[in-house]
Amino acid sequence: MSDDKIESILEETRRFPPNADYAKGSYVKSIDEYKAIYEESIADPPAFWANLATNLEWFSPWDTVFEWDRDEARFSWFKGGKLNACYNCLDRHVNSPRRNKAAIIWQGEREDAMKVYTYQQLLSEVERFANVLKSKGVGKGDRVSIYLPMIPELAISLLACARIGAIHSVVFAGFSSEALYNRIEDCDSKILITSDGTYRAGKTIDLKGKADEALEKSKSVTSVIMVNNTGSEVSMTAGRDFWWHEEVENADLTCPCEEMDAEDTLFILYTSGSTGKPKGVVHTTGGYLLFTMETFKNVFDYKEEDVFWCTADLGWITGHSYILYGPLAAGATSVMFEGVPTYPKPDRYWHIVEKFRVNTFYTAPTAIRSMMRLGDEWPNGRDLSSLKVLGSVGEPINPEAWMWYYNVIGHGNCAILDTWWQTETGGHMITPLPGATTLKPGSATFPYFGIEPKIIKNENEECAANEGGFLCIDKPWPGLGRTLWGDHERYKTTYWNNIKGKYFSGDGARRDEEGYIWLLGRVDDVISVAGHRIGAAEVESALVSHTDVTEAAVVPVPHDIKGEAIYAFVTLREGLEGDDDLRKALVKHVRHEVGPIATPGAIQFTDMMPKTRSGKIMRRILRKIASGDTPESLGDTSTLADPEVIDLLIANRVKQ
Ligand code: 7RM
Repeated sequence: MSDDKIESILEETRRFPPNADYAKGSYVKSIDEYKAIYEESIADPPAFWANLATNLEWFSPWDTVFEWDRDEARFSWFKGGKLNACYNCLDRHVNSPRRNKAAIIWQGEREDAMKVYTYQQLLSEVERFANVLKSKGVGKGDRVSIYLPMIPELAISLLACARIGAIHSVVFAGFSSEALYNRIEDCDSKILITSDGTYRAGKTIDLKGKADEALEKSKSVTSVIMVNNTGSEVSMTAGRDFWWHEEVENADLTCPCEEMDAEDTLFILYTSGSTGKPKGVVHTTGGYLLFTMETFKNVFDYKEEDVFWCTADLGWITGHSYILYGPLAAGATSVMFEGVPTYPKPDRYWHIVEKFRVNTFYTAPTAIRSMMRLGDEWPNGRDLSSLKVLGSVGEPINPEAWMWYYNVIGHGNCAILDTWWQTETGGHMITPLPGATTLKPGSATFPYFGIEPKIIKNENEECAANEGGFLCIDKPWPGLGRTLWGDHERYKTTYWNNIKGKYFSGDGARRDEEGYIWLLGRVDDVISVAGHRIGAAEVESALVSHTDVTEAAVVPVPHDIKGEAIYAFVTLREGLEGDDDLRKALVKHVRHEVGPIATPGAIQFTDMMPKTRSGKIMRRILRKIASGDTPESLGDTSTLADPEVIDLLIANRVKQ
């Protein structure tokens, strides 16, 4: 590993203190209170978490709070304690005044498709379906692959697995049959739950055909349970394929919960690393549930009557943690949306906010930037006054998009929570708290309770203020993934062997003189210009701060003298065309914002970026395109949202 530090070049001086009236009613009311709880939490993390773990219901208490074998990268939280995640998300609320509270408000892609599940109703559906799984031979520890669109059956499937101790592995419904096959094969799933099809922006998309292709090669799957969603014509394989609605019809409405150890696996979720086969991150029953419940309550400052909406797909960790497990464990009302942000009109999100009077809205910078691009008239045409808290996750949110979110969506009244975390971390790691943190646009601010970030350079040395380095976390916390399915060695080398004794996130970051943390992008995306190591995120942020630009991605290209030069891909505001004058203006703008060292050597305009299905720009592919590689050498592009974008980008490559 390179031991150079990353240079940081951006400066942001705006400050937004929490609204004083709002702060009075929040859980953590001031920065001093945050600091006091934080200090206590890191002085003795096991004591801190053990105290909070009493907010879950346990069938029997744990033997040891925390154990850690550093050399083997093995650790446990609440080992010996018995509980059930589904029980904590449903049954215990049904035994309380929340029984008839809305657990999930489901909005279909079609406006008239809408369902509300109270805690009691959801429990009945889950118990019934858990019995169907059992009838297909699924038991504790068996793997169940789930390939479904954002329909209620998706949430029901996850909770039903949790109820009987089966391990769910959700595969995002936008993935190809090949990606599905790999994910079924890796964890040896016995069952696949899928549907005939899915809706996307008014069109019907086939799922069963893709599932069948995957199953042709798979030997492990013995039964397929099919949701009749779009009503499309599908072929059913006798003896293997069953209709969900037929199966549940005859199933019993009660199904007892399996008693699980806190350390038993709750689910596997695959994350596609930049190279090699996808990594099956393993999350546990006790630690994960505790961490998502606590971060959900405190970070979003959730109050009993609030309506919470996270726009992610349940196929990603954000959906697992903050549509399902965190909110339901906390007894919240969670909105689940099947559609896309811009269909049938560009104000679909704001329409839903208005319709359900959403109080907390949690989305990704890619969605924020694309809606910024479509114009303010869309949000301005809707009543957004119910909003109290706005969250962001998935990528660095550049100050420009941050300010738009704050002013146009939040009307200056809502805290913006820039939450940094990963599939592996289970939940929020670095994030503001709405009643306590003075915000700086573009900074994820401070660590959550019990989390000790260290920014490291030169093997294992802590960076000074404003020095960029590798973002690491000092000790395991309850929500951290325990291993990679079937490959603990890879887990060790990826996360624990880079910086001895610390969890290595793979992201770059710096801490400013006031302790605020600024993310600098993946360390693989650092560009070395004439000996200066520059994080992609900052140059991109500078480009996007130009009024004509909505999205930017920068990558290194080899350069004879400087080692590497910066090649920028830029998406302009709707209706604008890029030309040489604009190129010059952008270069000038970047030189002014961050200095000559970050001057792009080439700028290519593009209407689309290659993105993962969760909206992250795939710089690995852009790097190859910028360097003039052939399409064949681009590696796996099957997880791209729009594979057609590749040919366009190659055709429009520019010379330096
Ligand atoms: C939750 C999620 C993880 C990677 C992570 C970062 C990037 C996520 C932020 C962010 C800057 C943020 N899980 N990332 N949140 N970068 N600021 N607030 O996204 O496993 O899919 O991705 O996403 O690079 O390592 S993930």
